[in-house]
Amino acid sequence: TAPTPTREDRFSFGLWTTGWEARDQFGLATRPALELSAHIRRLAELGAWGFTFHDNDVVPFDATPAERQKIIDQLKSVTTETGLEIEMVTTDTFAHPVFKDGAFTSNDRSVRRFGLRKVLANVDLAAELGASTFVMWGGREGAEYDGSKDLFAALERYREGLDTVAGYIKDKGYDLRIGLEPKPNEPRGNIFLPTVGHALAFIEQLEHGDIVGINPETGHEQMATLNYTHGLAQALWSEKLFHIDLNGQHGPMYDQDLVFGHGDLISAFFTVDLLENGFPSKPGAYDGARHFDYKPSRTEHEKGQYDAAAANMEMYLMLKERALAFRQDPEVQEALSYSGIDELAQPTIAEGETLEDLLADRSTFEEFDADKAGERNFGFVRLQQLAMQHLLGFRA
Ligand code: GLO
Ligand code: NI
Ligand code: NI
Ligand code: NI
Repeated sequence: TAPTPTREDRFSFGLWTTGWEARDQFGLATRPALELSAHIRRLAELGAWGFTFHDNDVVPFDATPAERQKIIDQLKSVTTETGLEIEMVTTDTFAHPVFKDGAFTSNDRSVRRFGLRKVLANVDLAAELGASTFVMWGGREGAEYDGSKDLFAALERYREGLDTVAGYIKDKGYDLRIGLEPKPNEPRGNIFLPTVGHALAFIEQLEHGDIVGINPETGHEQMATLNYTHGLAQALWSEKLFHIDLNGQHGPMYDQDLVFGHGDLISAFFTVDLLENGFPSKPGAYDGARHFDYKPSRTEHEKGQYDAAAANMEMYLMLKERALAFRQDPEVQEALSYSGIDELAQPTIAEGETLEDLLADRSTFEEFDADKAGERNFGFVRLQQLAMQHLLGFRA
């Protein structure tokens, strides 16, 4: 039988995901909006630990301050009642027509100032609700036509906007960190900060980059034909993996937002292996929320919406079981060492060894038998096949 989630698993869901009404480019909504309190109660019953939302997932864009307060009070009361965590809050700077050319990078300065104010107001809300991460996905920060943007100035304005928000968080003394979410395209033809690597490099240029990290999404990296697990690894190595968006995707095509593991399953296996087991040389690397950003397919009605939520957690837990068994299997451990996985953790220059020592060591070069070393069988295929046997349940 498949494992069931508990709060210790730290699963969380974006309300815009489970609650998606399935309105798309070509069609109308196929299901009604979920009522806020019932929606959150149901996630709690299914075994979630937390939830996340955009300001406008709960408060309409044009709500009056009184209407806004009423909804926030309702949100707080159902959160207390269920004991769920609001671990992350994010801002909708993409839906309203005002943001059609971006928020922080719109050519229109009045839109940039409005976008900044909308984000700052939401930072206050995030802090008030006890969130630890503030995700920023710049979905409309980009262009369709290269001549329509001063690309240099756009990056300057993006930096200015982010430093303003991060500086505000520090000034207020909020216990919040920003997670930038890279995506290559959709809805813009090209989005700024298209991949994990671009975002990590961008953060280096910020004044307040110490509280800015990233929130990589499975499908977004795969849309860019990149390896999500490698992206997570580099973010962890850079100490910038502040949050994650897990989902499923079949390679480079539109953003599918499938259930986690319903896309590239082998990749999902190694993602869970990394999140749960860490690196062989650095175990237990990620301790943040296991957050899902997927969409229940348009064919599903309310029952299917929640089936999809449950499926994400079940997929994760099934893969976790397999990944733990994989690492514990003595035959796998033997195969790992045959493949030299542990050798890579050894510094190439020995401790205390100087560059002169290396240059004087004839065994490293003059007497090194490159042809013989070139004959090594690394055994990576056998190792991968053992992983597949675990993944498919043939090594119970
Ligand atoms: C869209 C993004 C989006 C963000 C969300 C959080 O493709 O994944 O859902 O994750 O706006 O900022
Ligand atoms: Ni996405
Ligand atoms: Ni996506
Ligand atoms: Ni996302």
